[in-house]
Amino acid sequence: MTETLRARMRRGDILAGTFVKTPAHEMVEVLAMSGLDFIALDAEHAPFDRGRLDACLAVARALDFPTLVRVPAGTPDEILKALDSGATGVVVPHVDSAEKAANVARWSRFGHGGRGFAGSTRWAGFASKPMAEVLKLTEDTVVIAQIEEPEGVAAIDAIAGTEGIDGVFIGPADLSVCYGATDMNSPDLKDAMRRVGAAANAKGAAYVTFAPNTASARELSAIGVTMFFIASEHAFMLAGARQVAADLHELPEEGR
Ligand code: 3PY
Ligand code: MG
Repeated sequence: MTETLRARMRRGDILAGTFVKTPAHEMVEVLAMSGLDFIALDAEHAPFDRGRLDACLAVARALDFPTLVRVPAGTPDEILKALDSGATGVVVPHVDSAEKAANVARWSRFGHGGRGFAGSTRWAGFASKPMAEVLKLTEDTVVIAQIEEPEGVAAIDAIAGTEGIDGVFIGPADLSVCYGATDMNSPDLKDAMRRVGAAANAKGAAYVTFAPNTASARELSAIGVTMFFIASEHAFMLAGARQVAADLHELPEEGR
């Protein structure tokens, strides 16, 4: 990979990725052939234990396929586990204040009070590089904050402007639930999307979100979203299997 995912995000390239929900390295191998710009292993809402996460990240790095981890929580230990195993970066759910954003940014990078240092990890090259070189590698680490509560929307200028936060990812499902909506079409959500987009643009952070399909992604690109997490491998598999079932069930029955 000549250009890093972080550089592409910060430049505002349109980036297509998906969530991976099955904790198996084969999923990474298959999706690496897809042309997607990145994937995100969903350790928040799918059963990735540390071993599975590590195996998926080993394969992703071997294939030079940008792979983020959505950590189960924005804590220093969860962020450290994902990055040390070789993740390209982290997606941190439920960032609802400037203080939380600053902590997440600090725990994802080295320095006093930040990410614990080890030169022996996969990410660092298994003790093959001098410390100064390893410290520099952190410049490529992607940190994305998910905005999933009204409090996060209210604090969006500070969150999007936090040094070390590369992208703000509006979580349409969690935010809708917070607003008391039962779908993802509420005026509150639309207003939040506008506010988060404006802040991302003003502060130079990538504007990121989830979309269930590419039609919806097209609409979202018109309001400034540049980085898309489209559905998941489960959704792709189900759509493909349903199409096969529907096509076959339409075949004429005569001649049997
Ligand atoms: C949400 O919509 O809550 C998300 O986390 C999207 O992945
Ligand atoms: Mg969410």
